[in-house]
Amino acid sequence: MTVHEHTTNPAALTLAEGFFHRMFFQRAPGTANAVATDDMYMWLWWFCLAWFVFLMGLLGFFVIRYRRRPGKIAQTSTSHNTPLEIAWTVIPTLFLVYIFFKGFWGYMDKVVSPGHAIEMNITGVKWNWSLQYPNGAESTYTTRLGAKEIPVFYMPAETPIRLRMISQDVMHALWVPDFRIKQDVLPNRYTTFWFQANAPSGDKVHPMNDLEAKGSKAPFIAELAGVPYEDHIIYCAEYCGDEHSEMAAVIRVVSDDAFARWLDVIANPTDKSPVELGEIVWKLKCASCHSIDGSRNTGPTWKNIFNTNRRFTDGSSAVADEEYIRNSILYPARQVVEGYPNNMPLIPLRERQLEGVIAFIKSLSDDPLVRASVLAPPAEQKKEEGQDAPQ
Ligand code: HEC
Ligand SMILES: [Cu+2]
Repeated sequence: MTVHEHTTNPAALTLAEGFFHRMFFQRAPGTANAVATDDMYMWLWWFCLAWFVFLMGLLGFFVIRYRRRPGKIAQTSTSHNTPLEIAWTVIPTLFLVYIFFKGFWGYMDKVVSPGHAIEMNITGVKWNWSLQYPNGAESTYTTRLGAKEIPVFYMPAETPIRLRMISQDVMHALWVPDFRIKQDVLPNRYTTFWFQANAPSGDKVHPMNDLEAKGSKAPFIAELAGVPYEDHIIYCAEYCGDEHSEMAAVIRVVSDDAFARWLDVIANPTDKSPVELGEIVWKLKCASCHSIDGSRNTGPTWKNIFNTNRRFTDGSSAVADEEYIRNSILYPARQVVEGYPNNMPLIPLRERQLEGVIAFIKSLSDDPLVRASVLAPPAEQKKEEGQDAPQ
């Protein structure tokens, strides 16, 4: 593999590289392996082009040179030319063998991770990706992509990372165009791939405060203020239902030590109330099926369901109290709401997240007393926190 000084900044690419990324609608490669893939691809492209030009030129030449002329009788052609036939069989075969090995080695580079790679778990579920870090924490930060709020997965640069992936329902495929990698994510088998992302170019920097964050793609996280980052989008590349095209996430590459600081932040998320946490869980894992504004979706809306009577497909009914909501999440098929299919996936939530969802659903109640039980006015909440805090 040729080693280039590559960056993900398109302006820093050579003219030829920039031209071809634009020509094939490619974003700049985000890993050394992606550069190798691009090089291989371009080599094949030139190789085919050269042969095409040569063969078509020869064809044109023969058509003219040996065209039928009035009054001339066509020569009989020789039936065999052994050296020529051996040449045009062996030479292309050697090229094909070369292409096979280039592709095979490139593939092995993509699948076989170095032993010291950090392993992270990715789960695909209709229609979201979630990531669990080595310390057990889950990403709770999001960014906007088009009209959708999608999860952000922070990853350290220049560190080999192995993604270990499984699906909780149907087949998905994790596709990171910037890494030139696409891998099926299956319900019954773990699949993996690995990558080592280039260091961020420095074009994009984490906002320094909340105000700056409003116009930025990165949320304000005090520990990451001023840290450069690079985003690589993850898509689902296996048609998996209604919102397949919106099943996206972002791999956000930051430096090693910024990543370590961030792991600490998500391992000890003390900055969120249960309602806020519930809202994040909703955004990341439930919003594709449950609205909070009263509109019908794949699943029932969460607006004003708390303490109301729910009717089920088996004719029974129950009041939606805390226990009911909890059981609806832990055992989705037990009571199926009338008018809806038994379509709710089993999405494992941690205890804090479960409590968060319950609090969030309460906060969507029309009953002011229910709301008040979870939503203290922000000013008071701050004051209480201030008093309780040991410092
Ligand atoms: C793929 C679509 C889908 C996703 C994603 C989904 N649900 Fe559901 N959910 C449904 C459907 C359909 C129903 C109604 C059928 C039933 O009760 O099982 C439902 C019902 C519910 C109910 C009972 C609601 C009622 O009106 O009584 C709760 C509570 C619930 N889901 C919570 C969640 C939570 C929490 C999440 C995210 C962690 C989630 N759901 C994600 C499809 C989904
Ligand atoms: Cu999918």
